[in-house]
Amino acid sequence: MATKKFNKKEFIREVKANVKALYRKNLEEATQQQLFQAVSYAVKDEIIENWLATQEQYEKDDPKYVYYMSMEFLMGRALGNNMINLTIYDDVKEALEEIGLDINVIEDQEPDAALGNGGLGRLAACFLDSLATLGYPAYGCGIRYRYGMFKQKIEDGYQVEVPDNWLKDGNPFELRRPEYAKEVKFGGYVRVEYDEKTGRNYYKQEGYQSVRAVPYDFPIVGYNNNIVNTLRIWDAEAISEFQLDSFDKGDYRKAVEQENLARNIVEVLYPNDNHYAGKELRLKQQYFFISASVQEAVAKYKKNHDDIRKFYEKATFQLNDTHPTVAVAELMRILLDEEGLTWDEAWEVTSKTCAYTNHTIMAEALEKWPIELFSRLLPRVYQIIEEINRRFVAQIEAKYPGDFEKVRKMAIIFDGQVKMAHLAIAAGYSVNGVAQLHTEILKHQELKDFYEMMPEKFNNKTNGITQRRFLLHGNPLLASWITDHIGDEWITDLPQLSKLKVYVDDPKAQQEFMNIKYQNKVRLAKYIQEHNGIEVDPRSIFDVQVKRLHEYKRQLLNILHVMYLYNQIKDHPEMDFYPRTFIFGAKAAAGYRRAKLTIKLINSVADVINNDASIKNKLKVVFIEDYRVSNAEWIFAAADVSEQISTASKEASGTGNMKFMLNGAPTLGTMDGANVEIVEEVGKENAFIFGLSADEVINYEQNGGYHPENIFNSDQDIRRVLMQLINGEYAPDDPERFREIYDSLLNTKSSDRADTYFILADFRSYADAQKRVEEAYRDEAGWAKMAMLNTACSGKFTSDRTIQQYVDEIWHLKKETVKVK
Ligand code: F58
Repeated sequence: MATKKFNKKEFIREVKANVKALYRKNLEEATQQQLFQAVSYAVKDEIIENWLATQEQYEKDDPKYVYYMSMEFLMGRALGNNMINLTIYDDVKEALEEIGLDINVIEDQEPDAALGNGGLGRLAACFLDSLATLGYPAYGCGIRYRYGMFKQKIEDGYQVEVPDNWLKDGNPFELRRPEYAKEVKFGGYVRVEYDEKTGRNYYKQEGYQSVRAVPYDFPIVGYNNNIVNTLRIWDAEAISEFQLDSFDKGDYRKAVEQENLARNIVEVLYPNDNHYAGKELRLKQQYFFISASVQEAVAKYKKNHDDIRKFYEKATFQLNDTHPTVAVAELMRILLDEEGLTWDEAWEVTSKTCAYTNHTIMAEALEKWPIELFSRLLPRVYQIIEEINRRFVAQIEAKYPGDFEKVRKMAIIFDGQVKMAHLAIAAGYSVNGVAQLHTEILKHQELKDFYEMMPEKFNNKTNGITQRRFLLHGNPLLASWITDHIGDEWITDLPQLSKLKVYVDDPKAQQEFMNIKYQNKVRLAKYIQEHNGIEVDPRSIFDVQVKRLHEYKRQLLNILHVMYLYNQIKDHPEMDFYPRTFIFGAKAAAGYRRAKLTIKLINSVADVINNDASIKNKLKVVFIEDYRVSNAEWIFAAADVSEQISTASKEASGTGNMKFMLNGAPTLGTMDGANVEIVEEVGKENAFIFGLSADEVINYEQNGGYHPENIFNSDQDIRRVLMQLINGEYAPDDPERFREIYDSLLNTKSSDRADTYFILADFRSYADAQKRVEEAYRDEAGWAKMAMLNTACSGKFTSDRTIQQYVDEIWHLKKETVKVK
């Protein structure tokens, strides 16, 4: 079902008209940013018809929708992706050429929509792409942060955070929808009134402050199918004076307070990855977008249905981690207080509507709110959670009479805190992990008690990524080579890539494949030259670790190994060493001191190594500034080696690992997260696996017996590298600079066990695996085959597969088709 035909002349005319109407300029006078806006509005015009047609079709068919509730949508740029999915990319490119414009330059003007931190936010974005492409009715529900993920500058080797004012030039693809605005209430108290007539209590929040939630809609274009779904993100505005209760009119102080509340709520994305900070404003953000989204979902249902007790037949809420879990209580509140259902009726609806995805087992990421804060901010919602807890605890006691331990471990409210994961599990009809290993750990370790009590709720949905962005758009050379060999069905059916297997031993195909990799390395080398001022050799091995900076992801292991290699090369200048470029990209949470120090270490090591002429460019270290979705697309395309070296059991899934694999980079990694399944697909001979297993790590954690100091004492290469952290080798001006990192590995001052993430334990086996990488790379044909097999075996990791499993096993949606007149 092809989209309507692209009309080049018409498109050019429209771009010109847009430049005139928006900026009162001719093409020649417009800046590149203005041209980007003009082109985007022209592309948006192509989308609008489909958007209307889709919503009309949905209206007619009255399907069930999934509401994907998420604090984060890490969308990246929209223009390129929209052109790709409309299948007009090449047409637009040609049209722009005709008027002297370069599509790459135009695309490069667009700021990333970075409304997310890392994996969790990007997963949400991939899911929206797949939902639209597969034709499933869906809304993404989130927050329109004024400032997204900060921009990272590197100054003197240190990370500096710069606000991301992504909306400053206006956002051509968004649509403000004030007609769907909702009021969201905070604070105050609850008045209970008994109604004689109905014999029921009625609960009313009074003395509250409120804000107006105004939605902005973003089109989510399906691939070549006329379907356009909606990402609805909420902005906060002050309730204007005429909407205040007559009682409050003229209350200046109140008006100012409401202004401030509104401004603060959506001001900025919290920049933490796998860490929970427990800030009051964060809870406000959560309730703000959840209340607005749930109100909207109920209002939409009620337009065409009068029995609210069947709500779950037309709507399901997928909670992206615990951040949106207050949806459980908000839905209950609406059903009880506004729709007049009984508790049991409301509970039946809620527990058939909500489903929860867990993205981490890291203890420090679990959300727990102090009762005091929670009940003060959300008094009615808190009452409801208390009642949910009371009933849940009764169930636990009925099942395990006299076992208070169970209550202690499983209650929703305990020790003065509200535990959001427990609420999500108790209230939801599904609990899923994001990779097989992760789900097993949830069932048998972290959430063991819950699994034993309600095994039927637990299931796995291994993550996936969209090939439309991370291959078709990000790696056009490889995409068209693949299409030349096996046709283009892989674009919506990724397992077709296995057809490439017949070419993996063909020398011509091998050469073409590696030549494309080389071109992509040249493209990235240029980017690095322009942005970092470092010259790298595209013939060297591009060994890449790009992801958020976190101790469990072990960028430290990587850079310590680089220090070790440098020592080797210095000691044995004659040694045969295949040139390597180690590429890092990572943002550290602004308040995460040790992570920021690790960035400084990487840059300090880079400075020394890159400026040491004696090693003849055998080693280069590059830290790419401001790693984000848009430059990620180029980085994956150019990688030879994919570093996935988290401490086993800590990385729930990983999704970068899949993007590298798709682009033909073998994994150098631990048996963690989805790496396990990657190896299962491609074969362990086509990956470089090392390190402790998840079981071994968990065993050490639970029973002790790990002594990094023994390794330090017995392995002199490791000892030397560690000593270089404190002898000024990489910090001549301040030899103590990296003391904290040294200490974290060997003991001492901190209350944590030394080397929490088993870096020394895994160092040797990592170094050996790196040695195997080098040997393998020297065998050109062998490497080409391995790289091709990685691409060929990556079919499982499309988010199309993941979404289909969510649909079949959790959401139960029906596919829609849309024709355009
Ligand atoms: C990530 N979590 C996991 N959380 O770490 C990763 O293994 C997984 O592939 C990915 O989710 C998708 O399932 C993650 O990115 C966050 O960034 C949260 C942001 C808000 C605070 C708590 C962490």
